[in-house]
Amino acid sequence: MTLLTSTFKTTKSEEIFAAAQKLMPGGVSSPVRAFKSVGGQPIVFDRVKGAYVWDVDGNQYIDYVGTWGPAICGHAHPHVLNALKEALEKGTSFGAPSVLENLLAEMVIDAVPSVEMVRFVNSGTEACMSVLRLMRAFTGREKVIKFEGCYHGHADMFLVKAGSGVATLGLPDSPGVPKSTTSDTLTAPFNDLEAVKALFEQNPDQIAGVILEPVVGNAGFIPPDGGFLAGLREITQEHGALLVFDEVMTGFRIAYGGAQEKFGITPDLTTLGKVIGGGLPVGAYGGRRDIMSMVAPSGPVYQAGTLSGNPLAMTAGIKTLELLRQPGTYEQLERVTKKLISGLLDIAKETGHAAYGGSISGMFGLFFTEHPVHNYEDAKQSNLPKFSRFHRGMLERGVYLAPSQFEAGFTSLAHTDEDIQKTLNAARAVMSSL
Ligand code: KE4
Repeated sequence: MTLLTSTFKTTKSEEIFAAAQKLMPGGVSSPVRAFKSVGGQPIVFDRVKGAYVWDVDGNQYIDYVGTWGPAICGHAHPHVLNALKEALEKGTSFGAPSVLENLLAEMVIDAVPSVEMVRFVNSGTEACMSVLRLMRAFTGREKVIKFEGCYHGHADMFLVKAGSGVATLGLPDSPGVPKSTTSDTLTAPFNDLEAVKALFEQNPDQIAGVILEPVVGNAGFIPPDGGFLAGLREITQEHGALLVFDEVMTGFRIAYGGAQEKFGITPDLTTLGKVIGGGLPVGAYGGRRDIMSMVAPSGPVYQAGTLSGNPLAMTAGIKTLELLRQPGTYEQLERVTKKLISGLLDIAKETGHAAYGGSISGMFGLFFTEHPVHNYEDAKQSNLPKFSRFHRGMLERGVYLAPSQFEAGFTSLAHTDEDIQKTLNAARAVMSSL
């Protein structure tokens, strides 16, 4: 692969994106893709394979976004594509029970400690909004605690100090969200158990539960401080509230059983997405049987979806998890990603840039800052303009990083040591000129 630098041509991307902006708000189907927070022209993808992306001008990139998580086995893996080609012959959607749902459900239940029963939906947003309704129905309480900078999809009640695109675009609370909808959404700084205890004391017997990203990816990469997850488990149990891990990003990425397996803390409910769809639209929520049994039609809590449990999406998910449960998967992800992030931090130091970052398995993040980052406030203090210049410089050298400081980076089983070395070479060139 030739590094791009001066030959970096984006004519076709510019043409297509200019046309897109007349057709779709911001020219995109999801805000973060517009590169608003890093500036410059987003590139238009033509095709993806393994660890690589090619844009419509023929430029090749090493990809660390992986379509925001699903491409953990590498893009367009033959094991997944071949199964999809076969499944296609049987039709694209049933709207009726299929054994494929049983198979993926069994794999999820076997893998994720908290999940005894699961319901498939079509996105992480749908999973999170459904699990909130279930939390409230099961406890009979209406308030919920989320953490600043955490993102649980774009349902109204979560758009309070959210992360990801909301943080990227500086939307404190989106217009169009009625006060009545968010008045029951309480927030606390991530990693701050005292703030959570105070909220429970101020709202006795009113809080249905606590929902969080057990490893934050939507404020940049922020792992839990020691004792934080265990503390939340204790506080929620003490107050008869539910603990919900939003593992849409961390599920099957941090470990085969997600962050709850990695950290040994079992929530009451879990949301999933991304990886379990293998690149097709799938979300899921699951957990304790006594709670999940409340979901219609076995119980009164209504939730439905035309394309939920779609045979193509189930197939892609099954095949992806078959690849991930192979021995050595997470050791490989841990090794490659540790090599990347420690290389980036070393280069930052050598080239005089204060940086803070880390990784767990195939998820990583880097902030340009002198201080450690334990929560969203810390993340916001980092040098955002420098991140934008770094992002652009890496893009021009054939490395595709998430186009926002408030996102995490992702590696895959397809990323080789050579890809990591090329990435570090590009980083050295960029950081030397930042
Ligand atoms: P979706 O509705 O985008 O499938 O999932 C929402 C969601 C819920 N929970 C967590 C922890 C998530 O990370 C997400 C979605 N993540 C963003 C990226 N940080 C998706 C990318 C985008 O919004 O375009």
